Amino acid sequence: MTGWGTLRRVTLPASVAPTGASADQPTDSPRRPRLVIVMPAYNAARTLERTYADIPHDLVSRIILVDDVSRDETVDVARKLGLDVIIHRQNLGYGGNQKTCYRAALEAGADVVVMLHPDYQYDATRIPDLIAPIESGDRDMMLGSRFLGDPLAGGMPKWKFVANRFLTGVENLVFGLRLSEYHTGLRAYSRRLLETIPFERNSNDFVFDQELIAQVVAAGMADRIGEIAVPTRYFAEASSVGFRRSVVYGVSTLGVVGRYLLHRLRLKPSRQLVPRRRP
Ligand SMILES: Nc1nc2c(ncn2[C@@H]2O[C@H](COP(=O)(O)OP(=O)(O)O)[C@@H](O)[C@H]2O)c(=O)[nH]1
Ligand SMILES: [Mg+2]
Repeated sequence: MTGWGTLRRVTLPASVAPTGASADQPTDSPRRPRLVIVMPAYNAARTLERTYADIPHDLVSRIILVDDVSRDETVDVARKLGLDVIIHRQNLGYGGNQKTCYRAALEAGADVVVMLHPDYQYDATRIPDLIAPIESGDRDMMLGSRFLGDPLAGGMPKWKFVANRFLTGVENLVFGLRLSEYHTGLRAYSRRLLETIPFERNSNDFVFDQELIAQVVAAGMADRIGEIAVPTRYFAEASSVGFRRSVVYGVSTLGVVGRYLLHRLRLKPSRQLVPRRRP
């Protein structure tokens, strides 16, 4: 169950304006898309402030943090920073957290939603370049890819590098895409995409992100996915996923690919892969 208790507006200029026009824009100029950043958080107290500092605040109308029953001071830090905080009453996992994030972002009137991990792993200063193709209408989903740069230089463990490459190869083959990676924690979505894809039907676990891409492809929106290079940092707080959880994640990802294939070949249709509406 989700506790919606403490929704609060961000005290930034753009956020006080109604959806129709930002306060800092003349009303007769075309409205800038309303950008909402969502952060699925779990024990992010030590990295949240640094992550927040790198966000391009002049572009953002709201920042929503969903706390998944962290055992540290994530909620206190988020409130101190003036974020909109939503607190889960029980731990739902990374996918369950994102469902709350997207529901809240759509409710807040977002045109573009950026999902950013609050663990300071991804370079949030790249957000303007990440969302540009969505704002211009060229794309509906953008991935901040570590593999367009040099992930090993950023400190990615070698075994994660190899596993990522393998899963990315399999997914590209089956989905018919040529992405450099599928497993990044910096992503952007258009409102249209989030309203088209039945993300509520996805797993509450880490594989949520892979299911979402399968849904986008199944909805015929593969050509609406783009990517840009985003540098990453690896350090103790930036990664809690160890070998065992990674193996579970890898196997679950192959499961997503298998389900997609069965659906595509009409051998076993999956409700999860049927869009909510025509894209
Ligand atoms: N809701 C929820 N989020 C989690 C959990 N474990 C990690 N996360 C979040 O998931 C994201 C990715 O996890 P992380 O450990 O950084 O994975 P890695 O960087 O891919 O190794 C981070 O933003 C965490 O806050 C969990 O048990 N529940
Ligand atoms: Mg991380």
